[in-house]
Amino acid sequence: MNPQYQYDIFVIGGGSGGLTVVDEAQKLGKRVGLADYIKPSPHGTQWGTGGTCPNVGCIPKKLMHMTALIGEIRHELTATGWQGVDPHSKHDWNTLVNEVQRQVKGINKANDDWLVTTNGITYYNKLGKLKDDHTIELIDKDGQSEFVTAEYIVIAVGSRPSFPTDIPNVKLLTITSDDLFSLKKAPGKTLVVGASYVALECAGFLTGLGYDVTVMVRSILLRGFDQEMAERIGEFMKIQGTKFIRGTIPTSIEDVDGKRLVKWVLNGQEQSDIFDTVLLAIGRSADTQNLGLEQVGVQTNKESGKIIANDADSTSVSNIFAIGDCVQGRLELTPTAIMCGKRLIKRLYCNGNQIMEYSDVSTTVFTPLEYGCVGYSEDAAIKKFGKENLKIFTSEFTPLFWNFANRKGTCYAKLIVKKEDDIIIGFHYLGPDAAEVTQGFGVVIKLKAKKNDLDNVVGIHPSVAEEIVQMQTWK
Ligand code: FAD
Ligand code: NA7
Repeated sequence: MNPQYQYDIFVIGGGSGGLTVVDEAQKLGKRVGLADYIKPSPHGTQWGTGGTCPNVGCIPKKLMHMTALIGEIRHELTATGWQGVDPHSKHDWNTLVNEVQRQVKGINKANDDWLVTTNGITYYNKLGKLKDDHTIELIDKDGQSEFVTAEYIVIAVGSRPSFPTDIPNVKLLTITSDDLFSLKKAPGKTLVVGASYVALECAGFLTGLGYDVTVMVRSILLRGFDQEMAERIGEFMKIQGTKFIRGTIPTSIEDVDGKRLVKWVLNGQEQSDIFDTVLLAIGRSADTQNLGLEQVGVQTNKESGKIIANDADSTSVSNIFAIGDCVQGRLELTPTAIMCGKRLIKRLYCNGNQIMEYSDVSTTVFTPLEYGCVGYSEDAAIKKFGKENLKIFTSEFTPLFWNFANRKGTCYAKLIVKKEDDIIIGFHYLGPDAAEVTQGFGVVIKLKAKKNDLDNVVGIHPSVAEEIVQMQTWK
């Protein structure tokens, strides 16, 4: 402990990464300070403690996705003998939003109680700003400032939705994921702009809840993911009723009697339609403006605003660290921010030497047909190793219950194997319970298992995962 400073460690941003740092440092008896402050969305939406994941990210998204999946089953109940179920019954948006928000507030309360009652943590519901390399200015909602000092400073301020710069009033004419999960009025006919992760997940559950949904895709679906899998996700979403307009972006958005008139150009022709809601999901920008980074000498990428940190999470100022979504080149996921925070504290205080590894991280896209993957995409593997050096095993299958209940569509799995040493370097699964299936295969990939190891595994029958240990057909 250095008595020169008020805190051993001070964290700016109390999301997945920041709260982990606070927790781990507090358990080691350190004097910990935390500033967490939520800047409202352009529509004034605000939320409680915990950061993006529990408030406007993973948790409310998964609850809405699960609700849409439950709705799908109502079409199958009659086919399987359940009586008195109306397959055309309508969904009530307000009930869902109230329940989702009840869950979110439960998480906020647990966080608040922990922050306020735990010895060694001082929590400031204030905006943090660097003054010098050991001093942080804390600004409250009325603009009043106080200053604190710390030996180490960790920046974990996350990211916020991006907006296009060339459409007048776009921030007020559209909503983002920051607003969707607490939206007071049902979204109605919705245009989702963007074609990645957040866009397709939101479009998928909104279609499942019964809304008329169109996705506007600038170029490809799910940039960075295996493109064969991405196209299959799109095809499945189409079967479910989501519409796609590909190869364009909005050129203007106007208010017409409370609705949104959106115009775009396709094949040289101007087209337009009227929507109740326009949901923008065109990426996220690091929340680093007005953090005083430049003044203190913390380097950032001027274009994205992301902080530049090395493998040990150090910024260009040696006692200032940065973790999570606000850092350049990191995977924008809750578990990576958490593990990164844990390892940072181990290195700072417990002689740890492990850095966060961002390769072979399992992830799942919660589209109506869920997609789990870990390791190389086919496209990236071909680029790195050459097509002739790979075996790509695939399997297209229909889950037992889907056949039974006449559900449309098929599932798909893919393994990418290096010919040279038989090591599996990519796993891709499109089907039910993708997150549960993929987590286990994440261990397989991390342990550098060979295809032959998988061939020696006896499958669980009847299951969808048995398809993966039985794959014998390669492209
Ligand atoms: P955050 O959780 O964003 O926390 C940053 C905190 O800092 C916020 O509370 C912010 O208000 C605060 N802050 C910002 N500036 C200041 C300041 N100057 N002073 C004080 N406080 C400040 N990840 C998954 O793993 N699985 C998923 O299924 C998943 N789904 C997602 C769905 C959506 C719609 C979105 C948007 C994200 C999703 N993510 C998912 C990503 C995940 O939420 C983030 O990667 C994760 O929350 C990042 O954590 P973080 O600690 O870096 O930042
Ligand atoms: P991503 O992964 O950054 O993807 C952004 C998407 O938006 C992508 O499809 C882009 O198309 C598209 N995009 C970008 N700019 C525009 C404009 N101006 N107009 C229309 N479409 C555009 O963002 P997400 O929000 O899905 O996810 C960010 C992270 O949050 C993610 O990692 C999750 O962990 C949570 P492109 O392919 O570039 O043509």
